Amino acid sequence: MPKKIPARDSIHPQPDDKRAVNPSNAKTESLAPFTEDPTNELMTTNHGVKINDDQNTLKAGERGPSLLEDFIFREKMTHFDHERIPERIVHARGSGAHGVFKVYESQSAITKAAFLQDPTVETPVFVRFSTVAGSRGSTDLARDVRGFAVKFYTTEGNFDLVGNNMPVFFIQDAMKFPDLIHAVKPEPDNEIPQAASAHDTFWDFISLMPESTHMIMWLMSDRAIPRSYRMMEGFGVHTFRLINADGESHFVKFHWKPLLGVHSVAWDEAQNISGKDPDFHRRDLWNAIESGNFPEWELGVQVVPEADEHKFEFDLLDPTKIIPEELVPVQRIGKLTLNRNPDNFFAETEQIAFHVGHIVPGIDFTNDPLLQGRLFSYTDTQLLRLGGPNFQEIPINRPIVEVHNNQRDGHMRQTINKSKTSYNPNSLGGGCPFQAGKLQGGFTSYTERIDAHKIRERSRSFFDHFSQARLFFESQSEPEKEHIAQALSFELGKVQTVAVRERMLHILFHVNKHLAAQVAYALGHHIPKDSSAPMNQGVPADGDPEHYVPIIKDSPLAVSAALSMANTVKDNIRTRQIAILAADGVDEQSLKTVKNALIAEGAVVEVIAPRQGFILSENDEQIPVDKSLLTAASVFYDAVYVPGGTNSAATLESEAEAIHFLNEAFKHCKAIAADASAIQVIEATYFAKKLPPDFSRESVLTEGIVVEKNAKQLASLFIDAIKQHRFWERERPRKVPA
Ligand code: HDE
Repeated sequence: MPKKIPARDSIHPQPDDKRAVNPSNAKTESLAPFTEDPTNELMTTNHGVKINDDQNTLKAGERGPSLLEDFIFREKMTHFDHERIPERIVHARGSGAHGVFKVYESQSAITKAAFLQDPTVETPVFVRFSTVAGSRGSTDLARDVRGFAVKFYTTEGNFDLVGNNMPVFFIQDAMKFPDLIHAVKPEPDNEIPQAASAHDTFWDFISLMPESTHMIMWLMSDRAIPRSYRMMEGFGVHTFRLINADGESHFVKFHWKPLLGVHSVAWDEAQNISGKDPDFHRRDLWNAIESGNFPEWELGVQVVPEADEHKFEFDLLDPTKIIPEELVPVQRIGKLTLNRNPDNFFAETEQIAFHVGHIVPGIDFTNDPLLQGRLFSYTDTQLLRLGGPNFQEIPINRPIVEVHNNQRDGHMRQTINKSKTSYNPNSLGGGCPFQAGKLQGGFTSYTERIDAHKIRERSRSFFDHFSQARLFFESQSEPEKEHIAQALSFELGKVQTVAVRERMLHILFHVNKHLAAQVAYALGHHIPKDSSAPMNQGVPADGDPEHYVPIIKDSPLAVSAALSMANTVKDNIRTRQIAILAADGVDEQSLKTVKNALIAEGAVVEVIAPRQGFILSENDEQIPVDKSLLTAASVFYDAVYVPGGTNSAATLESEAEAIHFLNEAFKHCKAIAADASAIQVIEATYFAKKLPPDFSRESVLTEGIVVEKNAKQLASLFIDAIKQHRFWERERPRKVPA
């Protein structure tokens, strides 16, 4: 038995370490025996022999050759040579965290799943967020779908909700997944571009797959460039089933609703962050948890009784469709809190193995053909990635309940199975392990009636490809629509093949003619007139192209408010990053008043000055500098404040980096505040001329720009502005030189 090692919190308690309050739960305890901590320990080989010299190889003489006998060197180097495992074929780039889930009240009416019964029970979870297309080392801020995978370690075994931050998918049938991924990944001849869909093969495929249109609207929207993993929604995408103790089934769509709201960055900002801090989302998640700002989501369900299966305009089994929240409201049934960073990225975040097929009694699958294909793929991929059939024994993958079955052996087997029998039925082992009856919690599949022909076909109910794409587009605010048009113009602008761009314009025509025209204009193309031609996805097996012609119809719903991020939570500034630009001679009173007001509202505030160390205030007080203008950039912050103080303002006014900081913050539509006595800094920006012509030098309040004499008043107006997150209206008229 490995020695039981205390969790790191108890080894290194920090004065302000919120992790110290981390609940000890069944999963934390199950990880403890596998956790190594070197504090105050001597170095050993992997076989436990103490190492006396880790600096030099064993040699034949001081200047002689190294000796093969050096088992310490050989072991170290061999292990190093074998450190890498294949990265995930998709979702390679990710970040994870531990947490807990609690249901608000028993959901026994719809499911018998144990973790959804008792509001006093905390279920341990591990969550991994990811991008899809990029490699392990790629940027966090790529325009991409984000994975949102949750492993619940329940008392009935592991349940994995392997979702995304978009509620639909590109394709309807798993058969097309390898094609989709081959198309979006870097092109095979030169392996360009990394973590980007803006290239020919992706759009070639998409332009021939009208079923992807709805997902493309989401991908081209700001949902694809989140401000933070903590500010994303999550979706199970497929329709699943919930089964109650009476064996009744309800269809269900799973949602995660972030308590901080859904927010994004600007595309120009995203590209900038990718260069300056490719770990932006990873760092943000890590820092939030380390500082005790635990990210939270509510679990939502849209429940549809079995009898209503065919009540909708769309097919519940079609993963390119949402159930609009207006038709079936999302009920919030519980809360997920991420409260502990992993101890080791590889052991936990890299080795965790999610599988959409990991379900528990009370949850079941539907016949969604995308879901059905996923049920095969996940275990298959783990076998290669984690090297064999025992990956479920890796500590992060182990359930918190005991495992008993007759599966044996294989590479890296950890479990020492005691019984003489490894088969069932047996008499020599007393018949153990016994099958669990229904009353003992044994899993039974929902007894759905199936009476069908074996057929390689797609249901005609899957062929409305545009109505929900249109619903999504029409539901967006004007700035969001503008961003979609710009994103499409950018992505298709990178496509070299004219015919591919033209096919895409035809598809866009079916979503919104104005959108198609806007993109056509940006690309220098004609606005499409006839849109029927490119809708053929290829010749189907039965030779009847009729089957592949999309059905063109409207959604019965004109708009759905839940689809626009403009309607998200905007009532707080918790965890927002605020920059204070200051230099020697700053007015420490206003700096402190505003800083304290922001911190009191939960924001994270950093003082940025021309150089690191300290600045001296007007009254010779030393104020610590968090970052210099060299290491900080406006794209890392949500808002910026310039305190007063004549010398400080004069320095910043002549400091090009400070003016650029403000210009860029303006360009990215962020809240900006300045003390009236620092107005000269604002006047040095290009956007000063956008202030109202009649502005008084004592007080300005326009489009998220606050100039105010009174620091308390300024703080309050500034906080209100930061709550809005971004002032997208500023983009019109655009063209900003920052
Ligand atoms: Fe995945 N997906 N996927 N996927 N997926 C993987 O499994 C696959 C799909 C999702 O953080 C792989 O362990 C197929 C939809 C997430 O570790 C692989 C199809 C949704 C993650 C795989 C889909 C997802 C994966 C790669 C179409 C949202 C990352 C590595 C039939 C509901 C999990 C791995 C993590 C990972 C297959 C479509 C979500 C290859 C075949 C739809 C969040 O098994």
